[in-house]
Amino acid sequence: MGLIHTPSLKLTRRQFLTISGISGASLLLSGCGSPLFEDVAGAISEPLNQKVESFIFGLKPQKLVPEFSVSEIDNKALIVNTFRNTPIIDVENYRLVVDGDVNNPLSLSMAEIQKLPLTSMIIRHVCVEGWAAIVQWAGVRLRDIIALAQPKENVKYAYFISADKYYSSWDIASSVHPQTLLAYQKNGEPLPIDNGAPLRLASPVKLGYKQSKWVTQISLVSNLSRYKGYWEDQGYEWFAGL
Ligand SMILES: Nc1nc2c(c(=O)[nH]1)N[C@H]1C(S)=C(S)[C@@H](COP(=O)(O)O)O[C@H]1N2
Ligand SMILES: [Mo]
Repeated sequence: MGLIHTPSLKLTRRQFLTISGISGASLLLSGCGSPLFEDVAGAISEPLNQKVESFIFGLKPQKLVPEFSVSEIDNKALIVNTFRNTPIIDVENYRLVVDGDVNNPLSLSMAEIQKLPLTSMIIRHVCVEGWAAIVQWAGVRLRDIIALAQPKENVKYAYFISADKYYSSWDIASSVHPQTLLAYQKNGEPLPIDNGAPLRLASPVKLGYKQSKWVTQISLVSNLSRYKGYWEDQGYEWFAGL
């Protein structure tokens, strides 16, 4: 039994077809406020999110991490921390691929991702190298993207592959946490390239090295391979919860 048999999943399936299927061009042409946009933005609702947790992952509702106020944002505190060079990404041709143990593999453009509900949060980013920064991130909830992909019930982990060959893996509970975002804005501005544009992970439940920048692929899987992450494979803790 999966979500595919529930009424709300039908809506999601239709939404999936709208987003990644044949009608992609019309989606791009339609403006905000059009029936099509309402369709896309409205289909991902709280009831669906709860279903993602309780039916697919069998998780209890997750506690929200307290957020900070706008006045606490420190615009300069977020230090760019990149293990190699900043990759060059052509945003027009950029696609976020979601694959693995899913019923509906996705390949989403930024225009499509930006049609999904926008969530903003002010959280503390903590790097193990001994610095932290209060940052405002805005983007789509990762759980909404995961729900669109319709993961199979055996999914337990998410692998994140980045354009700079960085990679990491997360437990699925942290991945569908309501404050785990794929962010495309930072402190009210478009996400700077050095901070991971067009799309990066941002979450108050994980340490900095789990917050992959320039994410191009998310693989939802039932097992971890011997490769767990760029830093994780060098001895850093895998779960890295905050
Ligand atoms: N793709 C990629 N993501 C990455 C890294 C990286 O080198 N490459 N560094 C990580 C580390 S250690 C930290 S602390 C944060 C830093 O994010 P920032 O550069 O936006 O401050 O990104 C994380 N995500
Ligand atoms: Mo870090």
